[in-house]
Amino acid sequence: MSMFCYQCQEAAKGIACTGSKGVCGVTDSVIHLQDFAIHMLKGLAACNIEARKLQIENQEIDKHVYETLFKTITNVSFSQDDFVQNIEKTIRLRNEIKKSILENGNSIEIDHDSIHFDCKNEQEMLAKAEQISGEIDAPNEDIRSLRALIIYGLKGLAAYQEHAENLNYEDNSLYEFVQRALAATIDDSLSLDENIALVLETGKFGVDAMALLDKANTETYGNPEISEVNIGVSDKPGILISGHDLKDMEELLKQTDGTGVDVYTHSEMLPANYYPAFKKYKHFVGNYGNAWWQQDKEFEQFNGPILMTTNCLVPPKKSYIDRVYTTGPVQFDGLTHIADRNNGSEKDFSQIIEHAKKCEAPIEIETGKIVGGFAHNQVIQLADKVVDAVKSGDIKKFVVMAGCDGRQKSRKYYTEFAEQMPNDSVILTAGCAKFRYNKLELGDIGGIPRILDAGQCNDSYSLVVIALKLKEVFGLDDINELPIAYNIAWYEQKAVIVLLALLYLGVKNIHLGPTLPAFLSQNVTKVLVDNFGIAGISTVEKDLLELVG
Ligand code: SF4
Ligand code: SF3
Repeated sequence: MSMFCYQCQEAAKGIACTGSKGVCGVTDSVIHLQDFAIHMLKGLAACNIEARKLQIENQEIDKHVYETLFKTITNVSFSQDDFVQNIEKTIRLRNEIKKSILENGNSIEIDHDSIHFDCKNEQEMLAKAEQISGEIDAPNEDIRSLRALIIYGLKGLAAYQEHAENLNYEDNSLYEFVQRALAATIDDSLSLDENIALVLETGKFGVDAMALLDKANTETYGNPEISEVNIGVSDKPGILISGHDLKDMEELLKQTDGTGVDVYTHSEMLPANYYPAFKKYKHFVGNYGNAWWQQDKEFEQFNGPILMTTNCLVPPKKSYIDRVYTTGPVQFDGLTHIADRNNGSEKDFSQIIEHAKKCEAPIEIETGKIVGGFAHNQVIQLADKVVDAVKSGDIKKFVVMAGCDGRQKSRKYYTEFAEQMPNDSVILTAGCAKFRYNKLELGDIGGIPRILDAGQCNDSYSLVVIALKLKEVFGLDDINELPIAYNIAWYEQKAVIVLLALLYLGVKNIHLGPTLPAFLSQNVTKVLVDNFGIAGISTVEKDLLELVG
C-alpha cells in the first residue's frame, strides 16, 4: 500500500504525501511504521482502560503511550529501528495487560485488530505495517476527520506531558484521558456529535497539559523575564541546542560550565534565554539563527555540534551530519543518540562537549539583540500600563500570531502582516512562528514593545492567561469581547492541540493558515466555521481590515 500522510501543513499539494518520501523527508517505510505504531497503541490503550476498571495500574504503559505519540509528531523520529522497537514494546505491554485482565476472569469488550495482532519477527511486523494506511480507519469521512483531529491533538498534548514529566510533574487524569480518547478512535458506536464532543474535550485536556507544563517550567526555572537576547557569536566553540526540552537545556548548561565551550539556542529553544535559571550562565551566549526549516544553512555555518531535543529535525546534509546529535524522542538512523536519564542521573553530554572543543567558533550570521520574555507573569505585572494604553486608545488591538513557522513561500504573508499592522496594534506571539517577524523594528507603544513574545508554542497557554486577566480587569463576560484577534500559523501537531485548547476556551474567529489542515472534511470544516468562526487566511490587506480594522 502506498504511504499516505496528511498530518502537517506541508502535506504534498495540500492533500497528502504519498509515494516514497514525504515533503519533510520521512521515508514511506517509516511512515508505515509510524501509522502502525499509532494503530497498535489504540489497542494497548483500550486494554489498559479495561485494566484500570479492575484497579490494575501500569505506569510503564502510561509512559509508553505518550512517548509513542510524541515520536510520531512531524520531524521527531525518522528511524525505522526506533519504531520497530517501539511496536515490539507495545505488543509486549498489551500482551501482559491482556493476560492480567483475562487471568482475573474478565474480558475485553472492544474487538479490533490492534488487540489481537502479534508477530514472530521483524519481517512479519514490516509486512503488516505496509498494509496499514495512514488514512485513519473510520465509518465515514467526517468521523475520519474528527478522529484525525483527536489523534493529532493527542500527539501535541503528549509532547507537553512528556516535558512536564521530565521535570517530575505528572497528572494522572491526562494519562487516563489520552488512553480513553485513543480507544475512542476505534469505537464505531460513537456518533458524530460524540466525536465532536471528544474533540473539544481533547482541547480541555490540552489546556490542562499546557498549564501543568507552565507550572513545571516556572516552578523549576523561575518565571520568564523580559530579556534582551544576543544574536551574535563569541570567539569560542559552541554547542547549539534546539527543540523544546528545558531539562536537556539545564543539564547541558551545567555540564558545559567551565569547559570553554559556549551554548547557543536555535529555533524553539530561544525562549530558554528568558529563564532566570539559565540566564545566570556566562557561557550561555544567546540565540543563533532562525526557525527550524533554516537549519540546513545555519547548522552548516555554526561549525560546532548540534543537539536536537525534540522537533523539528530536518534530515541533515552531509556537510554537517557528523555534528548532529539526537536525544529524547528524536531519532535519525546514523546520528549519535544521547541516552535517556537513568535512575535520576543526568543525561551524559560529555561526548558532545568533547566534540565541540575540536570545532571552530560559529560563523557570525547576525549581530544585535532581540527582546522576549513576555510570559503571563511579566505581562500581568505590566497590566496597569497595558490597560491604560487600551483605555487611552494608544493600543487599539492585540493580534495573537502564535504557532509554527514552515518552509512555504506563502508564509511571507506573516512578515507582511506584521509589517503592515497599524502602529497602535501589538503582536502577541509564541512558538517558532515568531521568526517571521521578531527581528523587525516595530517599535513600542509607551514603552510596551509591539511584539510581545511569550515563549515556545506551549507558552500559548501564557497568552490565554493574559487574555483571561484582561477580561477580568475590563470586567467583561466573554473573552471574545476583548480587543484581541487571532491569526495563528500552524505546521505540526503541537499547533493542533493549541488550536483545540483555544476552541475549548471559547475563542472565536481564529484565522488559521497558511492553509487549513488537509485532514478536515468539508462537513467538519463547516462545523468549525459555523460554531467557532474559524477561517483561513486571505490577503494581508483583507485580513488586516477584518482583524485589526
Ligand atoms: Fe508529508 Fe507532513 Fe506527513 Fe511529512 S509529516 S509525510 S510532510 S504530511
Ligand atoms: Fe516550531 Fe517545529 Fe511548531 Fe513548537 S519547532 S512550534 S514547527
